[in-house]
Amino acid sequence: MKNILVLGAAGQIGSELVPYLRNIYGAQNVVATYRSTPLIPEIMEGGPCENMDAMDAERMMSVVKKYDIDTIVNLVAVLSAVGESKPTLAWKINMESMINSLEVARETKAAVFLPSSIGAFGPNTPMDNTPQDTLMRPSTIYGISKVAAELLGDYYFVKYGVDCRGLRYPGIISNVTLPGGGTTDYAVEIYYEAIKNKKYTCNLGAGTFLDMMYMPDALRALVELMEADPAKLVHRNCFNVSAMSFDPEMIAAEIKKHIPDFAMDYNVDPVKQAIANSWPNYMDHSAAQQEWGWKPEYDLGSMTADMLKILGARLA
Ligand code: AKB
Repeated sequence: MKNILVLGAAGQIGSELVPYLRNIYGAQNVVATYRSTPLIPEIMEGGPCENMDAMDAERMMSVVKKYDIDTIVNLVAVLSAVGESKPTLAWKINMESMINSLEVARETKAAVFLPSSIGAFGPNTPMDNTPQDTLMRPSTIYGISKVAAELLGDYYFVKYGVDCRGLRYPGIISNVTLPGGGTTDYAVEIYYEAIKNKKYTCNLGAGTFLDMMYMPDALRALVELMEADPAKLVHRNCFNVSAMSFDPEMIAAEIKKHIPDFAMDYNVDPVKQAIANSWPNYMDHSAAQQEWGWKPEYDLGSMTADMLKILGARLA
């Protein structure tokens, strides 16, 4: 990667990915785009930024040409829980931003990063040690759009030679920008509430196991995949990647080690619970290990210590 365009840079991943990429590839070589949500000052002041709608293909093409972009990272998405309340909007935004990225890449010979998700799996998928290649019949509009994007990535690679690569991200835990509208959001909110109020009401029930990953691992995985030797990639779109699997009881117990009077109760959201029940408990990520050397650094203990340290200093 040399000149990178990050679409959706104001979101949870984008707001940390842009500074991370600028550090590696040079501030002027990473262009951040946003639409209605403003970018954080570090991004706005740290390199090129463009206000653009990822659903406007002509504008995307002009930005790609202006900066001589060779890699498009499309992070524009309506997440799983919000998608269920606005399915047609979720489909439109998720699919149009994706197809525009692929079409622009086809014409300009750019590579594309496609973020998929554990949401691409469904209730008929094996829940434990979920294989890389398995039954995928998701029951959310978000998941359907992710499966479509995975297939489109393969299609554009085979038919047009577009270098599309992707990851099936688990829930991502981070401390710069809050996620919005996902099923796994509780695992971020719990840390903020633990610091601010020493209590948290969880909207997923005890025993709901999901794959998770700390943001530094999620960013590194993206760069490692995009820089991987293409000859070694069998599963280009998309790799299972995970770092840990836990349920609400486990994360609460880990927080209690640092904040002994932290308390959690439950008020289960039926929509989110149904979504979580249809997703894997934990995925097999051996294809990512074998094909490009994936290895997570953070587990629940080290992530919790880091999250509480960072948020404790900021929110105190
Ligand atoms: C969501 O919960 O919708 C996302 C995801 C796992 O893709 N965080």
